[in-house]
Amino acid sequence: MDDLLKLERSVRSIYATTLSMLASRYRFNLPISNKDVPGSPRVLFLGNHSSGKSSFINYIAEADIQESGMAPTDDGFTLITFGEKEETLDGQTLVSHPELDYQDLANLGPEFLAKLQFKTYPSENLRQLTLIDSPGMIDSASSHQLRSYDFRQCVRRFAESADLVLFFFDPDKPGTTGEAISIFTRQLAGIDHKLLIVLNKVDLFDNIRDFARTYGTLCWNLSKTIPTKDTPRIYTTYLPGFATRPLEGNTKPIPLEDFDISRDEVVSEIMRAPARRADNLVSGLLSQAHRLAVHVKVCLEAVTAYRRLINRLWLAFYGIVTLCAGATWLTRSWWLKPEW
Ligand SMILES: Nc1nc2c(ncn2[C@@H]2O[C@H](COP(=O)(O)OP(=O)(O)OP(=O)(O)O)[C@@H](O)[C@H]2O)c(=O)[nH]1
Ligand SMILES: [Mg+2]
Repeated sequence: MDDLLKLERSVRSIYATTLSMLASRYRFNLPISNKDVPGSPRVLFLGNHSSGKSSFINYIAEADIQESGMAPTDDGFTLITFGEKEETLDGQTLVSHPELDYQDLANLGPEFLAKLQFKTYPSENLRQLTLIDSPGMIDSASSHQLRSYDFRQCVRRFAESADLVLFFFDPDKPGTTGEAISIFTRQLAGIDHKLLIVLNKVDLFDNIRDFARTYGTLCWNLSKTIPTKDTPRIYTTYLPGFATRPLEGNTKPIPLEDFDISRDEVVSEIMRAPARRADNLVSGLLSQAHRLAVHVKVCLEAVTAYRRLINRLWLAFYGIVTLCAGATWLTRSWWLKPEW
């Protein structure tokens, strides 16, 4: 963590000195986003309502921090991180807290802050992480009645600053929720390098045909939203506590052992968030430096071309003036001689 902090400080100082100096000189709009620099590595949990986001967070934290239930449970975002004692702060307190780096969340509006929560818990797994739980995506008769704040803007904002984004689907709604699909297409565009798609609750499938049909439906729906020719990797998993289901009359349930491997992979991706953060910081800096270098090159080329043009114009002007002067001299000296 110390190394990560050192790296963050170095990245911040390169932004603040070299890049911003060049950027202001060449009038380049450098997005020095404070939101991208401070704070612990962030993992954002998105997905359909009741797809198991909060339960998965509790599983990682090894504690019942978030409420879970079949009906839509969360209606605001919750940031969960390590703390010596269990504590909950509301949104307004969080953004005005001098020691916590979340002041810029105030831009998302008072309605958003009213639903925002910040929780700390003494769990070792959270020591290097901030997990962000989000309200589940739903379909409603009218999109205006969905939430009191701009949910899409908040998703975009959190997704930009997250180091890993997990998108949860469940067997009930495999990519069939309008809000989930539209968020996928618009707000998550361009961040696919940090996106993991999870088909959760696979213990609910009664047989392999059921699983294949649902998996196919999810791929079919995703293919309409992700503009790549390959199917994205989908992690199929479930939480261990749910594996003990009754097998009434079902002689061949799907074997769940393989899905345990998938869950371990998701967990290790979450635990690898600090390494991802280091990658993201360096690649973000490189990409901004590259964009700035291209901008500076274009500016310099434009200035050179402009100077060349001005020089040519002056040359042409001097040529014309010289020609005119020569012509006047010739006219005076030869044509207008009195003896002619
Ligand atoms: N069968 C099964 N049920 C699960 C699993 N994970 C969570 N659940 C149950 O699914 C229901 C919804 O879980 P939540 O964790 O509240 O889901 P959520 O995505 O946070 O829901 P919202 O906050 O409403 O968006 C709860 O009743 C959980 O007990 C799983 O792996 N298998
Ligand atoms: Mg929840």
